[in-house]
Amino acid sequence: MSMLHETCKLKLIISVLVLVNINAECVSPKKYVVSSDKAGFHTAFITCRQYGYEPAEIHSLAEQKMVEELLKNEKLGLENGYWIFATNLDEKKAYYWLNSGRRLLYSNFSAGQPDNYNNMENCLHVFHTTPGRFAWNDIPCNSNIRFLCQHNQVCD
Ligand SMILES: [Ca+2]
Repeated sequence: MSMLHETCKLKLIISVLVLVNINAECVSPKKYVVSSDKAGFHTAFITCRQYGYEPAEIHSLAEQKMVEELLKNEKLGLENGYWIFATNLDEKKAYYWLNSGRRLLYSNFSAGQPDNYNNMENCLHVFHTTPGRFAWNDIPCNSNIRFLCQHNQVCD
């Protein structure tokens, strides 16, 4: 009986520790960073990890606004945009976020996009439209452009 009690207590302590641990590692609100170098989509994906970040995903209008806030004062890379890490490479139909595997429940495509121009476009970037605004578009995955990463252990 005492033994059982101790086991329950231990489980409770472990549960609390796990909760505390998750909270401690969360970065909230979510934070994005922009790369200084350029790369193709898949190299950029790995490079985010090498920087100690995750490849950036935009899951809501609020996150889109955060990205626009980050990029609005950027001078470099405006002409070519920045990778966000969604692709349709596996089934060539529906886009999904490569790191989390989530579908694009929120999106902010430019008018007429994604158009898979010349049947060669399977990766997404955000690009400058009007001052302070950025929309999404599909481009060839081997395009050499800057990219967005996000902090690890996002709380959402
Ligand atoms: Ca396109």
